[in-house]
Amino acid sequence: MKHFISVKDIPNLQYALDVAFDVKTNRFAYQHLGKNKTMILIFFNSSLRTRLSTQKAAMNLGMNTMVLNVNEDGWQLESELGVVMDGEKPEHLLEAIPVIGQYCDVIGVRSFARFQSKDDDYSEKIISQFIQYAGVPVVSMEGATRHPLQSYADLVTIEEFKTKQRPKVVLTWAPHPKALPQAVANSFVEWMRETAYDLVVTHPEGYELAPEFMGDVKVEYNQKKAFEGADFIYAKNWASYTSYGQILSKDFGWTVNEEKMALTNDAKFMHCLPVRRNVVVTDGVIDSKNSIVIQQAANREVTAQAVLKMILEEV
Ligand code: SN0
Repeated sequence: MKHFISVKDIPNLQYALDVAFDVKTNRFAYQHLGKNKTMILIFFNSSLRTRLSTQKAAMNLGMNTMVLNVNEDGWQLESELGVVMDGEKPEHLLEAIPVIGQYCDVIGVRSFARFQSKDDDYSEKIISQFIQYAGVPVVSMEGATRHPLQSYADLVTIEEFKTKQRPKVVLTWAPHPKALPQAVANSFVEWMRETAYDLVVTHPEGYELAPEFMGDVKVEYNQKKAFEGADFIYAKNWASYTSYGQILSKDFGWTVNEEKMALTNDAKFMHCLPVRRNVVVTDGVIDSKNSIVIQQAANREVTAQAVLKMILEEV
């Protein structure tokens, strides 16, 4: 594997699961792979889990790590091509990326959707430039349209907790005070479509995800109906794709609560975190025994390590 941007980059789903479960039990068995190799993690946006789990994963493999918070530590980086650079940003990605590539063997990059242009976001303008100019493997730590390290961990978590071959997995939109990217939802759907699970997406009208991610996945606009018989409830807010970047609803009627969870088949509750308590999900649900958000976050280290192992082994 050269780069890790989407589910398409892994050899196949079963192989990725096998690697993940192997590194989960043999965490320190592959330190020779990372000896004298360096990973740099570049953040254009905030992070807690991704930063710590990816660094830990790299260290488990014997790698060295460096972290750059672009907006705080480094020069502000220009990403527009052909621009007259007489404004605030002193350095262009066209120089910054190949320079960074000189100092490391793998680059992790986080660059959220900016919601200024649907075309810029959906063409992954920033990550594409990293792939084009870095000269070393690039790992998405959440791009504008996908969060593959999260979805890979979500998959491993569902595999660990499922009690039947074909669990009903429900991705539900939930309210939020801010306009959030579609990346986590897009990516979750993209990875789930590779499985045999029964996937249902529920959201208010106007929150339809991009057709290239949804394909023929079932949409149920009635949230309570979607919850019936579910084995996993995955909550996430996203801003509208069709009315790009807009908040069309803050309806607390979509908050995941105990009453709705009672409609499910004793479903596990999942969220990528960070989560707004009593907006996205009630305390009662996230603090219940059915909440697996911490186990889910724990698997971020596992799947980041699996990704780095596949890159270092060039499988
Ligand atoms: C990000 C998102 O894509 O939704 C990262 C999730 C892993 N979430 C946020 O930015 C939440 C920020 C907030 O104010 O709650």
